[in-house]
Amino acid sequence: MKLITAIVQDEDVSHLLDSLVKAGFRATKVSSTGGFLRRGNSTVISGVEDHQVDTVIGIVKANCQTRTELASLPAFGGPMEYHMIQPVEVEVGGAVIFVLDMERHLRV
Ligand code: 2BA
Repeated sequence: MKLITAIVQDEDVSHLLDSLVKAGFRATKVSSTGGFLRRGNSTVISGVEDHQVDTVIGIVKANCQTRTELASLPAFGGPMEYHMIQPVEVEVGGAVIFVLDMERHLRV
């Protein structure tokens, strides 16, 4: 079995969960925060059989869009060594997916 962890944007998570459940998969949403943008995102975890991994990845792909976000990064410079906030565009998502081997899956 595999544990799929998908980090997705909050805007996409509701459709993603609907699609996973409709296709018969179990999933858990955990609220998370990106280390770079420090904005909320969602982490969806799902334990599946090996042969189901590509199906789940396909569902994630179909439901998660790539978006451009503005990140405010500190920039240093000038004669007075002042610093200012420099907006930088970063492309986020569709989804960042990790697939891990799962040793055991229990429901007790
Ligand atoms: P954040 O860390 O907030 O990153 C948001 C986006 O900012 C990233 O989109 C990427 O385009 C950019 N970015 C991140 N770190 C950067 C850096 N050091 N320098 C320049 N640009 C940077 P995605 O790659 O699509 O990642 C979306 C979210 O997925 C991330 O939000 C983070 O929460 C998670 N993530 C991505 N890669 C990860 C990894 N290797 N391990 C754990 N979480 C990861």
